[in-house]
Amino acid sequence: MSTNFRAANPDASALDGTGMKVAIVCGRFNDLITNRLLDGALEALSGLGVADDDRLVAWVPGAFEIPLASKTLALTGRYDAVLALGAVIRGDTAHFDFVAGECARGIQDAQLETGVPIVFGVLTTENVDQAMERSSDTHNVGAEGARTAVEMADLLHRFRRGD
Ligand code: INI
Repeated sequence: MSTNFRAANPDASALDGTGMKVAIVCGRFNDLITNRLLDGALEALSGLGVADDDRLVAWVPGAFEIPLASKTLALTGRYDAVLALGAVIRGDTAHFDFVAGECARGIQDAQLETGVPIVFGVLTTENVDQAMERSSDTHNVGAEGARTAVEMADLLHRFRRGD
């Protein structure tokens, strides 16, 4: 690997969320799963130094509602990142593809339009067992999303500061 460059974030593996404000938008549908994602996310944010008072949790009915709530929070300018958590399980619905696809598209559109990182911590699985596996203590997409939120917030701050 070449070392002949200047890295924007040379210590990207040493994440520090101290002073960052993070909003979490969490789908209530399949809340057995989304509560596990939320627990993983909150624990990870604490471990990264994000203060309890700097975390907002907003519940929405389901994954389809996540993009609008996330975009609205991003537009307030109060958050360094938004973390979207949800669980779309194919076994539950014939409109899986619409709900999952629109959620993903809406989140991507919202982060590109607002310039605020909005992390896709939404499980899209075939069944509940897969969703349980990906929201466990050993593999938790909520915790992974928390790390991504802090990393992306830090990276964009560096770009804007001109580091
Ligand atoms: N919402 C989910 O978050 N996960 C699902 O698996 C799901 N299923 O199966 O339908 C789901 N549907 C609700 C949807 O997100 C909206 O809340 C609803 O359509 C109202 O707009």
